[in-house]
Formats: sequence, structure tokens, C-alpha cells
Amino acid sequence: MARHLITSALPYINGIKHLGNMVGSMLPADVYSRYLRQRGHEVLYICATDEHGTPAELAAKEQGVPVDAFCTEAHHQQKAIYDGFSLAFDYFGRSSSPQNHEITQEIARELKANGFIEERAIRQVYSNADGRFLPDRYIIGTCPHCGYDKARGDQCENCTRVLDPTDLIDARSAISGSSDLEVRETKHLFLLQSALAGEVEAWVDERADNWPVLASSIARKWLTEGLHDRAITRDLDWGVPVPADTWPDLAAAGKVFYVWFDAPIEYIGATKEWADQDPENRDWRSWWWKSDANVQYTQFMGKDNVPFHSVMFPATLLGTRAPWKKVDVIKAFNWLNYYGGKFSTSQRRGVFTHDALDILPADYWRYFMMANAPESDDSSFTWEHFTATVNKDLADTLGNFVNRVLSFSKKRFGEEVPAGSEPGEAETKLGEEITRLLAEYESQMEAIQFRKAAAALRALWSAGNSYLEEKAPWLEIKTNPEGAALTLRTAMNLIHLYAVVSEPFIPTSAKKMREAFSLENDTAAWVTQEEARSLTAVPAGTPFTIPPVLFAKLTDEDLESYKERFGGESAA
Ligand code: B3M
Ligand code: ZN
Repeated sequence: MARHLITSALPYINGIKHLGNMVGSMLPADVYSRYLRQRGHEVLYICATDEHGTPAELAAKEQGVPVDAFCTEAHHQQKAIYDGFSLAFDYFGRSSSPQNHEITQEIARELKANGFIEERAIRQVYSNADGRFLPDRYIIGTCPHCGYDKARGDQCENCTRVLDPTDLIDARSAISGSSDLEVRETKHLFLLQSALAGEVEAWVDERADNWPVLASSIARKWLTEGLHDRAITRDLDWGVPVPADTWPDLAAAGKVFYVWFDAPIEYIGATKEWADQDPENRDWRSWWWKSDANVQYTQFMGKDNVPFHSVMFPATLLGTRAPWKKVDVIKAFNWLNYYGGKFSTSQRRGVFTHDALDILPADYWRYFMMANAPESDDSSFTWEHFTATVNKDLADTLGNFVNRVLSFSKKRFGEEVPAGSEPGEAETKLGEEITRLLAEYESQMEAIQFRKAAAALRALWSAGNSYLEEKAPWLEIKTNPEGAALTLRTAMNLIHLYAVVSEPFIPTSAKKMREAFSLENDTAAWVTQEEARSLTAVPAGTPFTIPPVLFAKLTDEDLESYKERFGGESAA
């Protein structure tokens, strides 16, 4: 039994997320957290909305509401959708919280005390048309490295390199499109990452071999390009203010910290938000402070976020010289595409999380997304693939098995699990198969390889179908009713086992399956190898009910209507 701290990249406050965001951060973190909880570990899964920065300011302005009110509303809107997806956060916080302000300022003070923050005068892009400095993503232009013509001032989406706004070729304002830009001098705080480079490199070397390869390769590539000092403040109204006790001039000039400085600190801030709700029983420091020995910390994120988490946030924490817990494993994801093109928030292309829930319950999406998670490569969403997967895996292989077994048994033996004869050769063979597949499933979950884990889960479901076809209780009943009863009892035990082990992927359906049986003290606690081999956890005589159809089969008309509503190929 271990203590697991889990975080997923914080969804930006501005706008509802699409499935591509979900599959690369919150959903896999939830699946992994659920698995670890079922195995008896102590888990703390923390997430939050990332609320600072220019996009929030601009969105609020567009709606004509104050930015804090905008964020409050958008936070609740996002949280409701995540509840709809059954994301079981232990806490879903807000980076604008007082806790995050306090910890961010404290970390900045420590960095200064240790000589890792310096004040520098820099020349920054000012837009005459917009009457403001243009930070980061509000300047667009051509990437000097790869030539992509919509690179943002802070990062090129195409080659993932981090940029400085002044690097861009043919720069223009993303707000007004104006290229009437000038460079003005202004003072900012810089994090001296170059002074921490050696330490960060040693830190990465020590652990990145244990990370799934996508994250470790990005971290290493990043380090070979060298760590540069970075401005960590901005000229904005909305953000964590630079503390006046430490930098009176900059505070008076209204500087706030850069959103990427305070956002990762919100992992800590949100843990404190969580603890502050029940201070008697919750200790945020036990997760973040001097806890290296007994906490295993895993982060989930899309590949574009890896540099910030593998290098910059560790540099920030290392520079404080305080015993902050740092990440043990980074699990990163490639992109989920929509018919081979990009999902796009700005162009509203693809499937957005609220629309997804409007069409079908969360479990359909959860299973499909994780079974096709973009782990080793980008993967593509198509409605054809989605409906085919739902029909084959969820409706036919799992749902139909459950319904068929329970309905037939009820018809022939009534509403209790029948006893039947002693297990024979087929049951021994099945028990061995299930034990082997369960071990495979567990080892893929431990390795945080979701596609392979989903394949093992699917194989477990299929093993039940093969057993049922082989024993054919609907024929067996004519000549050997006791044998048919044994088959059905064994199959019902499989249903209960599926309910337990499918929970991380499809929690709502799994619960319905488990609750079909009136077992005393039934829990979702993980299946032991012995239970998997003997398949007798649900004893004869246990009353059961038949749950309503678990997964509806999607028709050709459904498929056509989804494509029409979301624009299939034509949208990409
Ligand atoms: N909010 C992801 C993004 O908007 C960013 C993640 C922060 S994690 C600390 O691209
Ligand atoms: Zn580029």
C-alpha cells in the first residue's frame, strides 16, 4: 500500500474543452486513480482550472463581465462537465485561489533569496492599435525554427519549441491583427534557469528512465537545447501580483506572475484548498513537504506541456532549496485528431465535451478514448470508428454477455444464482485464462499503458463469450440441467469480476453490473488471483436482478446524424 499523488494538467479556464484535451490529461489520470484506489492505495487526485493570463482577460472583456466573475462561472461550467464524465477528483480547485497566490509568492521570495530571480529591463512588444503590451500568445507570426506561420509568442504549436515573442518573423497582434507594433522597455523578473541547468539535468537523469518514453524523450530533447533564463512576470491586471514586500517597484507598476509560473504551483495550491476544507483531517504538507520517501507522484498531460513540467517546474522547485515533492513519473500523450485534422477550439472543429455528453453517456466515451489513447502516436477520431467500437466491444462483447447470461438463468432457474454441478475441465481452463489475462491487465495498468490495458480488458470480456459459446448452456439445459447451472453460475461470477476490473474505464456501467447481485458487503475492491482462478466469489443462492441494457447498439442512422451534426470528414 502506497500513497499516490496524481495530477492532470490544469484545463485552461477559457472555453469548454474538446475530447482531445480530455484524453490527454484528466481522463487517463482518473482511470489510473480509480485503479490505484481499488487496489487499496491511498490516492489524492488533484486538478483545477488554470485561470490567469491574457485569454481569460480577453474572454471576459468580450462578454462584458469582470474577469473574476467570468472565471467563477466558467469554473463551475467546466466542473459540471467533468462530473458528467465521472471524473473522481479528490479536489478540483482554482489557480486564482488565495492559497495559490500565497504559495506562488512564497516560492518567488525563496527563489530571490537564493539568487535565482533577477530583475531585468527588457524590450517588449507594444501594440499601438490595442494600447497594450502583447504577451506570449497575443503575438502571432512565423516560427523561426520550422516556418509554421501561426506560431504564438510563447510556443510554436507545430514544432513545440518555446519561443520569445520577439523571435517571431512577421509578427502581428492576435487581438486586432495589427502589425503596428513597437518595442518598449519595461522591467520584469527573470527566473535564472541557466544557473539551475546542471541540477535540473541531473534531476531528469535520475528519473526519466522510469517515464513512459514520450515524456522522457521530450524532456531530454529540451535539455539538449539548453535552459535559458525566462521572464516570469507580465503586464496584466489579472494574475498573482508580484509581492510588494520583496519587489516594491514592480508591485507598484502592477506586474503579475506569468501564468505558466503560477499554474503548476496550483497543484500545491489546490492541495491546500482541499486541506483547508477539513483541516482537522487533511494535511497538505504530508503530500508536498519532505514526502519524497513515501509519496509516488504521477502527472498526466499532453505533449506540449511536457517542457514546463519536466524542466521548468522542477527548476522552480529546486531553486527554492525547500523540500518540495517533485514528480516521479510524467505520462504524456500525443494528439487526438478529428478525421486526421486537428481538433480546434477556435474553429470549433471536432467533438466538445459538453456535446459528447449530450449524445451518449460518459462510459461510451471513456472506453473509446482510452482504448484508442494517443500514446505511441497521434490517433484519429472518426464517427465510423467510434460507433464500430461501441457496438463491438461494449454492446456485443460486454453488454450482451451480461444480459444474455442473467436473462437465461432467470428464465430457467429463477432469480438466484443457481448451484449446479462441480466445476470441470472447462472451468479450470477458463480460470487459468482469466488469471493470465488479469495479470496482463494489471501489469499494463501499472506501466500506465492504457491501450494495452484496454486490450487486456477486452480480452477478459471475450474469454467469457468463448466460454459461453463452448458450453452453450441453452443446449446443455436439455440434457444436463446441473451442468447448465454450473455454466451460468460461472458466467455470473465473470460478470461480477468484469464489474470490478472494468470500473476504472466504465465506472457507471460497472456499478450497475456489480449491483445486479445482492451480495453482502460488496465493494469494488480489486479481484485476487485466487478469485480469478476459482470464479466463486458470487455463491449459489445470491439473488440477482437484470440491469437495463448497459450499452445501446448504435445504428447507421445514429452514425449519419452524428456526422451531420459535427461534420465528419468534411469538417477536417
Ligand atoms: N493550462 C494547458 C493549456 O492550456 C495548461 C496546463 C497547465 S498545467 C499546470 O495548454
Ligand atoms: Zn516551429
